[in-house]
Amino acid sequence: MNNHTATLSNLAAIDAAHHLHPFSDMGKLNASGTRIIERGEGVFIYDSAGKKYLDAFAGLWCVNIGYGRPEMAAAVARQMTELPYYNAFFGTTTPPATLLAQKMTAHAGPNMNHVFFTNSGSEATDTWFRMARVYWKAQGHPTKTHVIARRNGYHGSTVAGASLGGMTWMHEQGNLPIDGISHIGQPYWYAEGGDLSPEEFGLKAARELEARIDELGEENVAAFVAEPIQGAGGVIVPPQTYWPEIARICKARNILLISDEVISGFGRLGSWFGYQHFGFEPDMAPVAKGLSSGYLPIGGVLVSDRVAQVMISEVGDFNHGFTYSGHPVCAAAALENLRIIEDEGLVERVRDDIGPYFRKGWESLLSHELVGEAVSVGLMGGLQIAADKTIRKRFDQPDDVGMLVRNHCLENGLVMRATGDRMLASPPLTISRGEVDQIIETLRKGLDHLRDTRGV
Ligand code: PXG
Repeated sequence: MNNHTATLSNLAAIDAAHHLHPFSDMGKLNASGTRIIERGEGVFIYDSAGKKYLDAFAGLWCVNIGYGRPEMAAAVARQMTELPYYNAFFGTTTPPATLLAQKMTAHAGPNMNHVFFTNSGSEATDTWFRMARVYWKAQGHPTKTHVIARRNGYHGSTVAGASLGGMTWMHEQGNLPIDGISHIGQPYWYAEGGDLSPEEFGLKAARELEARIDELGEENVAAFVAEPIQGAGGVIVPPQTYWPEIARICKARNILLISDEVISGFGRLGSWFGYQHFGFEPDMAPVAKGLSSGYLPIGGVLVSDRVAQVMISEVGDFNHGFTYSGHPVCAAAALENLRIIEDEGLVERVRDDIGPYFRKGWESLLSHELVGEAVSVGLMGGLQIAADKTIRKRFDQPDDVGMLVRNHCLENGLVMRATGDRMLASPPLTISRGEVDQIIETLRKGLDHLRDTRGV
Protein backbone atom coordinates (compact mmCIF):
# COMPACT_ATOMS: atom_id res chain seq x y z
CA MET A 1 0.00 0.00 0.00
CA ASN A 2 1.54 3.32 -0.96
CA ASN A 3 1.04 6.48 1.07
CA HIS A 4 -1.75 7.71 -1.15
CA THR A 5 -3.92 4.60 -0.78
CA ALA A 6 -3.13 4.49 2.93
CA THR A 7 -4.47 8.01 3.23
CA LEU A 8 -7.54 7.24 1.12
CA SER A 9 -8.50 4.22 3.19
CA ASN A 10 -8.27 6.42 6.22
CA LEU A 11 -10.13 9.38 4.75
CA ALA A 12 -13.37 8.94 6.68
CA ALA A 13 -11.48 9.01 9.98
CA ILE A 14 -9.47 12.06 8.92
CA ASP A 15 -12.68 13.74 7.84
CA ALA A 16 -14.35 13.08 11.18
CA ALA A 17 -11.29 14.45 12.97
CA HIS A 18 -10.94 17.69 11.00
CA HIS A 19 -13.76 18.61 8.64
CA LEU A 20 -16.86 20.52 9.74
CA HIS A 21 -19.50 20.04 7.03
CA PRO A 22 -22.13 22.55 5.90
CA PHE A 23 -25.72 22.04 7.11
CA SER A 24 -24.79 18.90 9.04
CA ASP A 25 -25.17 17.46 12.52
CA MET A 26 -21.48 16.76 13.02
CA GLY A 27 -21.95 14.40 15.94
CA LYS A 28 -24.22 12.13 13.90
CA LEU A 29 -22.15 12.46 10.74
CA ASN A 30 -18.91 11.54 12.47
CA ALA A 31 -20.59 8.49 13.95
CA SER A 32 -22.04 7.27 10.65
CA GLY A 33 -19.06 8.31 8.51
CA THR A 34 -18.99 10.46 5.40
CA ARG A 35 -19.46 9.08 1.90
CA ILE A 36 -16.41 9.91 -0.16
CA ILE A 37 -17.10 10.79 -3.79
CA GLU A 38 -14.05 10.29 -5.95
CA ARG A 39 -15.01 10.57 -9.59
CA GLY A 40 -17.73 11.72 -11.96
CA GLU A 41 -18.58 11.00 -15.57
CA GLY A 42 -21.69 12.22 -17.40
CA VAL A 43 -24.59 11.94 -14.94
CA PHE A 44 -22.80 9.39 -12.74
CA ILE A 45 -20.63 9.74 -9.66
CA TYR A 46 -18.51 7.02 -8.00
CA ASP A 47 -17.71 6.68 -4.31
CA SER A 48 -14.54 5.39 -2.69
CA ALA A 49 -15.98 1.87 -2.47
CA GLY A 50 -16.42 1.94 -6.26
CA LYS A 51 -20.20 2.22 -6.05
CA LYS A 52 -21.85 4.04 -8.96
CA TYR A 53 -24.76 6.48 -8.50
CA LEU A 54 -26.92 8.30 -10.99
CA ASP A 55 -26.79 11.87 -9.70
CA ALA A 56 -30.35 13.12 -10.20
CA PHE A 57 -29.44 16.20 -8.24
CA ALA A 58 -26.54 17.46 -10.41
CA GLY A 59 -24.25 17.88 -7.41
CA LEU A 60 -26.27 20.57 -5.67
CA TRP A 61 -28.50 21.77 -8.52
CA CYS A 62 -25.43 22.88 -10.44
CA VAL A 63 -23.63 20.40 -12.71
CA ASN A 64 -25.73 21.34 -15.74
CA ILE A 65 -23.29 20.02 -18.38
CA GLY A 66 -22.56 16.78 -16.51
CA TYR A 67 -19.31 15.57 -14.97
CA GLY A 68 -15.91 14.95 -16.49
CA ARG A 69 -15.83 17.39 -19.41
CA PRO A 70 -12.26 17.53 -20.76
CA GLU A 71 -12.98 20.88 -22.51
CA MET A 72 -13.55 22.45 -19.09
CA ALA A 73 -10.24 21.16 -17.76
CA ALA A 74 -8.46 22.46 -20.85
CA ALA A 75 -10.03 25.93 -20.64
CA VAL A 76 -9.10 26.22 -16.97
CA ALA A 77 -5.54 24.99 -17.56
CA ARG A 78 -5.08 27.53 -20.38
CA GLN A 79 -6.20 30.41 -18.20
CA MET A 80 -4.17 29.19 -15.21
CA THR A 81 -1.06 29.28 -17.36
CA GLU A 82 -1.85 32.61 -18.98
CA LEU A 83 -2.97 34.56 -15.90
CA PRO A 84 -4.11 32.74 -12.75
CA TYR A 85 -5.35 35.85 -10.99
CA TYR A 86 -5.88 39.51 -11.35
CA ASN A 87 -8.44 41.77 -9.72
CA ALA A 88 -11.18 43.99 -11.13
CA PHE A 89 -10.85 46.75 -8.52
CA PHE A 90 -8.46 49.53 -9.50
CA GLY A 91 -9.50 50.27 -13.04
CA THR A 92 -8.52 46.86 -14.41
CA THR A 93 -10.21 43.76 -15.76
CA THR A 94 -9.18 40.49 -17.41
CA PRO A 95 -10.36 39.19 -20.78
CA PRO A 96 -12.44 36.28 -19.38
CA ALA A 97 -14.32 38.48 -16.88
CA THR A 98 -15.28 41.05 -19.49
CA LEU A 99 -16.21 38.47 -22.13
CA LEU A 100 -18.26 36.55 -19.59
CA ALA A 101 -20.27 39.66 -18.69
CA GLN A 102 -21.00 40.11 -22.39
CA LYS A 103 -22.03 36.49 -22.90
CA MET A 104 -24.28 36.33 -19.84
CA THR A 105 -26.14 39.48 -20.73
CA ALA A 106 -26.57 38.31 -24.33
CA HIS A 107 -29.01 35.70 -23.03
CA ALA A 108 -30.65 37.77 -20.32
CA GLY A 109 -33.11 39.86 -22.36
CA PRO A 110 -33.00 43.38 -23.86
CA ASN A 111 -33.12 45.25 -20.55
CA MET A 112 -30.49 43.24 -18.66
CA ASN A 113 -27.09 44.44 -19.79
CA HIS A 114 -24.78 44.48 -16.77
CA VAL A 115 -23.25 41.98 -14.33
CA PHE A 116 -21.60 42.32 -10.93
CA PHE A 117 -19.45 39.24 -10.19
CA THR A 118 -19.34 37.26 -6.93
CA ASN A 119 -18.09 33.83 -5.92
CA SER A 120 -21.39 32.30 -4.86
CA GLY A 121 -25.14 32.69 -4.76
CA SER A 122 -25.01 33.91 -1.17
CA GLU A 123 -22.64 36.71 -2.09
CA ALA A 124 -24.89 37.54 -5.02
CA THR A 125 -27.74 37.93 -2.53
CA ASP A 126 -25.70 40.26 -0.35
CA THR A 127 -24.76 42.21 -3.45
CA TRP A 128 -28.26 42.94 -4.79
CA PHE A 129 -29.46 43.59 -1.23
CA ARG A 130 -26.99 46.44 -0.85
CA MET A 131 -27.40 47.60 -4.43
CA ALA A 132 -31.19 47.90 -4.04
CA ARG A 133 -30.80 50.22 -1.06
CA VAL A 134 -28.05 52.23 -2.74
CA TYR A 135 -30.25 52.57 -5.83
CA TRP A 136 -33.19 54.02 -3.91
CA LYS A 137 -31.00 56.36 -1.88
CA ALA A 138 -29.44 57.72 -5.06
CA GLN A 139 -32.95 58.24 -6.42
CA GLY A 140 -33.80 60.44 -3.45
CA HIS A 141 -35.68 57.76 -1.50
CA PRO A 142 -33.42 56.95 1.47
CA THR A 143 -36.26 55.36 3.45
CA LYS A 144 -36.92 52.72 0.82
CA THR A 145 -34.85 50.02 2.53
CA HIS A 146 -37.17 47.20 3.63
CA VAL A 147 -36.97 43.95 1.66
CA ILE A 148 -39.81 41.45 1.50
CA ALA A 149 -39.06 37.77 0.96
CA ARG A 150 -41.03 34.55 1.46
CA ARG A 151 -41.40 31.83 4.03
CA ASN A 152 -39.59 28.68 2.93
CA GLY A 153 -37.57 30.59 0.33
CA TYR A 154 -33.81 30.03 0.09
CA HIS A 155 -31.31 32.74 -0.80
CA GLY A 156 -28.06 31.58 0.76
CA SER A 157 -26.27 31.23 4.04
CA THR A 158 -24.54 34.56 4.67
CA VAL A 159 -26.18 36.86 7.20
CA ALA A 160 -28.27 38.64 4.56
CA GLY A 161 -28.89 35.40 2.66
CA ALA A 162 -30.09 33.46 5.69
CA SER A 163 -32.18 36.44 6.80
CA LEU A 164 -33.90 36.74 3.43
CA GLY A 165 -34.44 33.01 3.30
CA GLY A 166 -37.62 31.95 4.99
CA MET A 167 -36.24 28.97 6.87
CA THR A 168 -37.04 29.56 10.53
CA TRP A 169 -34.61 26.85 11.62
CA MET A 170 -31.85 28.93 10.02
CA HIS A 171 -33.07 32.13 11.71
CA GLU A 172 -32.83 30.41 15.09
CA GLN A 173 -29.06 30.20 14.72
CA GLY A 174 -27.36 33.59 14.90
CA ASN A 175 -30.25 35.89 15.87
CA LEU A 176 -31.70 36.30 12.40
CA PRO A 177 -33.28 37.82 10.45
CA ILE A 178 -31.49 41.16 10.55
CA ASP A 179 -33.61 44.32 10.65
CA GLY A 180 -35.41 45.51 7.57
CA ILE A 181 -36.51 42.13 6.25
CA SER A 182 -39.88 40.42 6.50
CA HIS A 183 -41.53 37.38 4.96
CA ILE A 184 -44.86 36.66 3.32
CA GLY A 185 -46.40 33.26 2.51
CA GLN A 186 -45.34 30.90 -0.26
CA PRO A 187 -47.46 29.80 -3.24
CA TYR A 188 -47.55 26.17 -2.03
CA TRP A 189 -51.05 25.21 -3.07
CA TYR A 190 -50.83 21.51 -2.16
CA ALA A 191 -50.11 22.22 1.50
CA GLU A 192 -51.70 25.60 2.06
CA GLY A 193 -54.31 26.12 -0.65
CA GLY A 194 -57.26 24.74 1.33
CA ASP A 195 -60.46 24.76 -0.72
CA LEU A 196 -59.25 27.35 -3.22
CA SER A 197 -58.38 26.36 -6.77
CA PRO A 198 -54.65 26.64 -7.56
CA GLU A 199 -55.38 29.77 -9.64
CA GLU A 200 -57.32 31.44 -6.83
CA PHE A 201 -54.64 30.52 -4.33
CA GLY A 202 -51.89 31.88 -6.61
CA LEU A 203 -53.61 35.28 -6.61
CA LYS A 204 -54.16 35.17 -2.88
CA ALA A 205 -50.50 34.35 -2.19
CA ALA A 206 -49.34 37.14 -4.52
CA ARG A 207 -51.67 39.68 -2.92
CA GLU A 208 -50.00 39.10 0.43
CA LEU A 209 -47.19 41.11 -1.11
CA GLU A 210 -49.49 44.02 -1.86
CA ALA A 211 -50.92 43.94 1.65
CA ARG A 212 -47.45 43.86 3.23
CA ILE A 213 -46.21 46.78 1.12
CA ASP A 214 -49.26 48.81 2.09
CA GLU A 215 -48.80 47.94 5.74
CA LEU A 216 -45.14 49.04 5.66
CA GLY A 217 -45.77 52.00 3.37
CA GLU A 218 -44.50 51.90 -0.19
CA GLU A 219 -42.02 54.66 0.66
CA ASN A 220 -40.24 52.23 3.01
CA VAL A 221 -39.97 49.18 0.75
CA ALA A 222 -36.99 48.63 -1.55
CA ALA A 223 -37.60 45.23 -3.08
CA PHE A 224 -39.28 41.85 -3.17
CA VAL A 225 -37.22 38.70 -3.78
CA ALA A 226 -38.31 35.22 -4.81
CA GLU A 227 -37.09 32.15 -6.64
CA PRO A 228 -39.16 31.57 -9.82
CA ILE A 229 -39.66 28.04 -8.44
CA GLN A 230 -38.63 27.43 -4.82
CA GLY A 231 -35.75 24.97 -4.98
CA ALA A 232 -34.45 23.93 -1.57
CA GLY A 233 -37.95 24.61 -0.23
CA GLY A 234 -39.26 21.63 -2.21
CA VAL A 235 -39.51 22.48 -5.93
CA ILE A 236 -42.74 24.33 -5.39
CA VAL A 237 -44.10 25.41 -8.76
CA PRO A 238 -46.40 28.39 -8.26
CA PRO A 239 -49.89 28.44 -9.81
CA GLN A 240 -50.00 30.17 -13.21
CA THR A 241 -51.66 33.25 -11.75
CA TYR A 242 -48.84 33.95 -9.29
CA TRP A 243 -46.01 35.56 -11.24
CA PRO A 244 -48.07 37.93 -13.40
CA GLU A 245 -49.74 39.26 -10.26
CA ILE A 246 -46.40 39.65 -8.43
CA ALA A 247 -44.96 41.56 -11.39
CA ARG A 248 -48.04 43.80 -11.53
CA ILE A 249 -47.80 44.60 -7.81
CA CYS A 250 -44.07 45.43 -7.92
CA LYS A 251 -44.69 47.81 -10.81
CA ALA A 252 -47.78 49.42 -9.26
CA ARG A 253 -46.08 49.95 -5.89
CA ASN A 254 -42.73 50.93 -7.42
CA ILE A 255 -40.52 48.38 -5.71
CA LEU A 256 -37.68 46.39 -7.26
CA LEU A 257 -38.40 42.81 -8.27
CA ILE A 258 -35.50 40.42 -7.67
CA SER A 259 -35.62 37.02 -9.33
CA ASP A 260 -33.27 34.58 -7.60
CA GLU A 261 -31.94 32.59 -10.56
CA VAL A 262 -29.25 30.66 -8.69
CA ILE A 263 -30.98 27.34 -9.50
CA SER A 264 -33.24 28.32 -12.40
CA GLY A 265 -30.55 30.08 -14.45
CA PHE A 266 -28.69 28.55 -17.39
CA GLY A 267 -31.16 26.10 -18.79
CA ARG A 268 -32.70 24.20 -15.91
CA LEU A 269 -36.26 25.28 -16.80
CA GLY A 270 -35.76 25.07 -20.56
CA SER A 271 -35.07 28.80 -20.76
CA TRP A 272 -31.87 30.72 -20.12
CA PHE A 273 -33.44 32.24 -17.01
CA GLY A 274 -36.51 31.38 -14.95
CA TYR A 275 -38.07 34.82 -15.42
CA GLN A 276 -38.16 34.14 -19.16
CA HIS A 277 -40.09 30.93 -18.56
CA PHE A 278 -42.63 32.74 -16.40
CA GLY A 279 -42.71 35.85 -18.60
CA PHE A 280 -41.71 38.68 -16.27
CA GLU A 281 -38.83 41.18 -16.17
CA PRO A 282 -36.90 41.48 -12.92
CA ASP A 283 -34.78 44.49 -11.93
CA MET A 284 -31.94 42.27 -10.70
CA ALA A 285 -31.22 38.55 -10.82
CA PRO A 286 -28.61 36.76 -8.69
CA VAL A 287 -26.99 33.75 -10.40
CA ALA A 288 -24.35 31.10 -9.56
CA LYS A 289 -24.36 27.26 -9.80
CA GLY A 290 -25.12 26.54 -13.49
CA LEU A 291 -23.06 29.57 -14.56
CA SER A 292 -19.98 27.33 -14.33
CA SER A 293 -21.84 24.03 -13.84
CA GLY A 294 -20.09 24.00 -10.47
CA TYR A 295 -16.68 23.26 -12.02
CA LEU A 296 -15.33 26.36 -10.24
CA PRO A 297 -17.09 28.75 -7.87
CA ILE A 298 -18.52 31.84 -9.53
CA GLY A 299 -21.74 33.83 -9.23
CA GLY A 300 -23.01 37.27 -9.99
CA VAL A 301 -25.95 39.63 -10.20
CA LEU A 302 -27.55 40.50 -13.51
CA VAL A 303 -28.52 44.14 -13.31
CA SER A 304 -31.23 45.78 -15.43
CA ASP A 305 -30.73 49.05 -17.28
CA ARG A 306 -33.03 50.78 -14.79
CA VAL A 307 -30.73 50.00 -11.88
CA ALA A 308 -27.43 50.02 -13.78
CA GLN A 309 -28.02 53.52 -15.13
CA VAL A 310 -28.35 54.90 -11.61
CA MET A 311 -25.36 52.90 -10.34
CA ILE A 312 -23.27 54.23 -13.24
CA SER A 313 -24.38 57.87 -13.37
CA GLU A 314 -25.45 58.79 -9.88
CA VAL A 315 -23.89 56.62 -7.17
CA GLY A 316 -20.18 57.24 -7.54
CA ASP A 317 -18.21 54.49 -5.81
CA PHE A 318 -20.25 51.41 -4.91
CA ASN A 319 -18.25 50.28 -1.88
CA HIS A 320 -18.73 46.57 -2.35
CA GLY A 321 -16.81 43.71 -3.95
CA PHE A 322 -14.75 40.60 -3.40
CA THR A 323 -11.08 39.78 -3.99
CA TYR A 324 -12.26 37.19 -6.46
CA SER A 325 -15.03 39.19 -8.20
CA GLY A 326 -14.62 38.17 -11.85
CA HIS A 327 -11.77 35.74 -11.07
CA PRO A 328 -10.19 35.04 -14.47
CA VAL A 329 -9.92 31.25 -14.08
CA CYS A 330 -13.49 30.90 -12.79
CA ALA A 331 -14.67 33.23 -15.55
CA ALA A 332 -12.82 31.12 -18.14
CA ALA A 333 -14.57 28.03 -16.77
CA ALA A 334 -17.94 29.81 -16.96
CA LEU A 335 -17.25 30.96 -20.54
CA GLU A 336 -16.43 27.41 -21.63
CA ASN A 337 -19.50 26.10 -19.80
CA LEU A 338 -21.74 28.60 -21.58
CA ARG A 339 -20.11 27.73 -24.89
CA ILE A 340 -20.98 24.07 -24.27
CA ILE A 341 -24.57 24.94 -23.32
CA GLU A 342 -24.91 27.01 -26.50
CA ASP A 343 -23.13 24.64 -28.90
CA GLU A 344 -24.97 21.56 -27.65
CA GLY A 345 -28.29 23.42 -27.60
CA LEU A 346 -28.91 22.28 -24.02
CA VAL A 347 -31.50 24.97 -23.25
CA GLU A 348 -33.57 23.99 -26.29
CA ARG A 349 -33.00 20.30 -25.52
CA VAL A 350 -34.49 20.77 -22.06
CA ARG A 351 -37.40 22.80 -23.41
CA ASP A 352 -38.33 20.61 -26.40
CA ASP A 353 -36.98 17.14 -25.82
CA ILE A 354 -35.64 15.83 -22.54
CA GLY A 355 -37.73 18.14 -20.33
CA PRO A 356 -41.05 16.93 -21.78
CA TYR A 357 -39.74 13.34 -21.66
CA PHE A 358 -38.79 13.76 -18.01
CA ARG A 359 -42.20 15.25 -17.25
CA LYS A 360 -43.97 12.25 -18.77
CA GLY A 361 -42.01 9.84 -16.58
CA TRP A 362 -42.32 12.04 -13.51
CA GLU A 363 -46.10 12.37 -13.94
CA SER A 364 -46.38 8.60 -14.39
CA LEU A 365 -45.54 8.39 -10.69
CA LEU A 366 -48.92 9.98 -9.97
CA SER A 367 -50.38 6.49 -10.34
CA HIS A 368 -48.59 5.55 -7.12
CA GLU A 369 -50.89 5.59 -4.10
CA LEU A 370 -48.47 7.73 -2.08
CA VAL A 371 -47.92 10.44 -4.69
CA GLY A 372 -50.18 13.46 -4.32
CA GLU A 373 -48.54 15.78 -6.83
CA ALA A 374 -45.79 15.37 -9.45
CA VAL A 375 -44.79 18.70 -10.98
CA SER A 376 -41.90 19.66 -13.17
CA VAL A 377 -40.63 22.44 -15.36
CA GLY A 378 -37.74 21.55 -17.66
CA LEU A 379 -35.47 19.34 -15.58
CA MET A 380 -36.62 20.46 -12.17
CA GLY A 381 -39.12 18.12 -10.54
CA GLY A 382 -40.99 18.09 -7.23
CA LEU A 383 -43.00 15.12 -6.01
CA GLN A 384 -45.35 15.36 -3.06
CA ILE A 385 -45.66 12.29 -0.85
CA ALA A 386 -49.18 12.03 0.62
CA ALA A 387 -50.67 9.79 3.30
CA ASP A 388 -54.11 10.08 1.68
CA LYS A 389 -53.98 11.71 -1.70
CA THR A 390 -57.76 11.85 -2.07
CA ILE A 391 -57.91 14.56 0.58
CA ARG A 392 -54.34 16.02 0.28
CA LYS A 393 -53.47 14.59 3.70
CA ARG A 394 -49.76 14.50 4.53
CA PHE A 395 -47.83 12.18 6.82
CA ASP A 396 -47.37 13.36 10.40
CA GLN A 397 -43.58 13.02 10.21
CA PRO A 398 -42.80 14.55 6.81
CA ASP A 399 -39.01 14.53 7.27
CA ASP A 400 -38.99 10.82 8.04
CA VAL A 401 -40.94 9.75 4.96
CA GLY A 402 -38.83 11.81 2.57
CA MET A 403 -35.61 10.54 4.13
CA LEU A 404 -36.79 6.94 3.94
CA VAL A 405 -37.41 7.21 0.20
CA ARG A 406 -34.19 9.12 -0.33
CA ASN A 407 -32.11 6.53 1.51
CA HIS A 408 -33.72 3.68 -0.39
CA CYS A 409 -32.87 5.43 -3.66
CA LEU A 410 -29.30 5.95 -2.50
CA GLU A 411 -28.88 2.26 -1.64
CA ASN A 412 -30.10 1.53 -5.13
CA GLY A 413 -27.66 3.86 -6.85
CA LEU A 414 -29.71 7.03 -7.22
CA VAL A 415 -28.94 10.39 -5.61
CA MET A 416 -32.13 12.37 -4.93
CA ARG A 417 -32.89 15.15 -2.50
CA ALA A 418 -35.77 15.12 -0.02
CA THR A 419 -37.22 18.29 1.48
CA GLY A 420 -39.60 17.04 4.15
CA ASP A 421 -42.18 14.97 2.31
CA ARG A 422 -41.23 16.19 -1.17
CA MET A 423 -38.76 14.40 -3.42
CA LEU A 424 -36.68 16.68 -5.64
CA ALA A 425 -34.93 15.98 -8.91
CA SER A 426 -32.63 18.27 -10.87
CA PRO A 427 -30.37 16.13 -13.08
CA PRO A 428 -27.68 17.35 -15.49
CA LEU A 429 -29.18 18.82 -18.67
CA THR A 430 -27.26 16.23 -20.68
CA ILE A 431 -29.16 13.28 -19.20
CA SER A 432 -30.34 10.62 -21.69
CA ARG A 433 -33.84 9.17 -21.94
CA GLY A 434 -32.63 5.83 -20.58
CA GLU A 435 -31.14 7.59 -17.57
CA VAL A 436 -34.41 9.44 -16.98
CA ASP A 437 -36.19 6.05 -17.01
CA GLN A 438 -33.71 4.85 -14.41
CA ILE A 439 -34.59 7.77 -12.10
CA ILE A 440 -38.31 7.09 -12.41
CA GLU A 441 -38.02 3.35 -11.83
CA THR A 442 -35.69 3.64 -8.83
CA LEU A 443 -37.85 6.34 -7.29
CA ARG A 444 -40.97 4.22 -7.83
CA LYS A 445 -39.26 1.39 -5.91
CA GLY A 446 -38.38 3.85 -3.15
CA LEU A 447 -42.05 4.83 -2.89
CA ASP A 448 -43.04 1.13 -2.80
CA HIS A 449 -40.57 0.69 0.02
CA LEU A 450 -42.22 3.53 1.94
CA ARG A 451 -45.66 1.98 1.37
CA ASP A 452 -44.45 -1.45 2.55
CA THR A 453 -42.62 -0.03 5.57
CA ARG A 454 -45.52 2.16 6.59
CA GLY A 455 -48.09 -0.49 5.89
CA VAL A 456 -50.14 1.88 3.76
N1 PXG B 1 -30.23 31.25 -3.98
C1 PXG B 1 -30.79 30.05 -4.27
C2 PXG B 1 -32.14 30.01 -4.93
C3 PXG B 1 -30.13 28.87 -3.95
O1 PXG B 1 -30.69 27.69 -4.22
C4 PXG B 1 -28.32 30.22 -3.05
C5 PXG B 1 -29.03 31.35 -3.39
C6 PXG B 1 -26.99 30.40 -2.39
O2 PXG B 1 -25.95 30.01 -3.23
P1 PXG B 1 -24.54 29.54 -2.62
O3 PXG B 1 -23.68 29.42 -3.86
O4 PXG B 1 -24.06 30.59 -1.72
O5 PXG B 1 -24.78 28.24 -1.91
C7 PXG B 1 -28.84 28.96 -3.33
C8 PXG B 1 -28.09 27.73 -2.95
C9 PXG B 1 -30.23 22.34 -0.90
C10 PXG B 1 -29.24 23.44 -1.05
O6 PXG B 1 -30.07 21.57 0.04
C11 PXG B 1 -29.47 24.47 -1.93
C12 PXG B 1 -28.54 25.49 -2.04
C13 PXG B 1 -27.38 25.49 -1.29
C14 PXG B 1 -27.16 24.45 -0.39
C15 PXG B 1 -28.10 23.42 -0.26
O7 PXG B 1 -31.16 22.22 -1.70
N2 PXG B 1 -28.82 26.54 -2.90
